[in-house]
Amino acid sequence: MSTFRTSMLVAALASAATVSAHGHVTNVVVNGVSYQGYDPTSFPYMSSPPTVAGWTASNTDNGFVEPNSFADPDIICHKTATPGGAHIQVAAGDSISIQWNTWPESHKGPMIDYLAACDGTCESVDKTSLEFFKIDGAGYDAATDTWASDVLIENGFSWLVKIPENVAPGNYVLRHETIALHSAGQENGAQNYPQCINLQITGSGTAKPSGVLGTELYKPDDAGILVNIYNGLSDYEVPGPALIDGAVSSVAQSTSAITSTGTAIVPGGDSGATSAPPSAGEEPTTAAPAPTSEPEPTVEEPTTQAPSTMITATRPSEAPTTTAVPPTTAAPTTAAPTSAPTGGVGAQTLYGQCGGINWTGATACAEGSCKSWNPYYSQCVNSA
Ligand SMILES: [Cu+2]
Repeated sequence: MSTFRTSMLVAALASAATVSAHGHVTNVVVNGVSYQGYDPTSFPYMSSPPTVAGWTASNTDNGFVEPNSFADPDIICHKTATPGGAHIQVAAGDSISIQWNTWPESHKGPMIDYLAACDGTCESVDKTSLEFFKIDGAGYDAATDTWASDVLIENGFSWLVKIPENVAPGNYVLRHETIALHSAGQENGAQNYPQCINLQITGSGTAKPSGVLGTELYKPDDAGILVNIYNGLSDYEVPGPALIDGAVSSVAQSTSAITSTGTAIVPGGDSGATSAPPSAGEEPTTAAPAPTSEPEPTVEEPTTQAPSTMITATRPSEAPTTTAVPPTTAAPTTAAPTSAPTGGVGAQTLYGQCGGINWTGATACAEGSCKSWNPYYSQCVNSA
């Protein structure tokens, strides 16, 4: 039954490829300053992941929340999400750029953003108490046959969202989401990809819009959820509550230049803007298992003006490596990684981190080679 086995293998590979094509938010850019997001495909495997404003979640496969789970807390900020340990300061009226590593062209759908006020700090908030109000919601333009997700891709996988000027200052959770509709013509076929980020909004606004609980945002049979997008759609109704006063469905989209990197603020702790979380020279441990699905490489590093400061930051030249290993950019092409003489004091173990912005640990791999998944994370992987 080798034919059967072969088809099973092909199916498994195809499935894996599909999954790995999904994406997640890598970073948020506020007035040129880039803040790292939560990476569900790498942070779970790190011994001491960075403290970021992005919420922790267990979607290690970059997967989605299905309509049958709309009443489950998983819909709030993705699967088994817990609050990010820090927050990013933004001013009401600012437009912030939410940048993804990638997104598949086939996964067409709306881009939606909500805010929910935290009673106290968002880092310790009970997510089931959060009441979300919508600050943007872009769907489909029938005239040009363009989905908001197409615009995300066109802008280097980034989405610009404006924090309404009238919103009262305070701590908020930003809930950023796309809903892939390629299979939404059938029940439970839509795919929600929510991700949350803690913000501290400054300003003099006074509006405190009412919102709805995350578990009440959508119903599986909403017009914008159970919808066949292949039937000459003339109109698409973005699901969820109405936009608040003062918000627009979307601001004009553009990419945002990154001029520096920042570190999110930890409540009661250091708000140092440039310090790196891992201490220099720390020997990373690698007890964590390998990712079950291959992380998605950044297909095209947003040509979007990654400027010199950022490029400089990604160079491992200052890393305290003590071995004479070739730089990560010159990964050996020899086919036998196990025989590659990359071991040595300070070399990273298989699946350990070996580079990325703010990384001060080993940049050499004792096993495998160092592969860059995104500007913030390079990992020792088997090149086979
Ligand atoms: Cu998919």
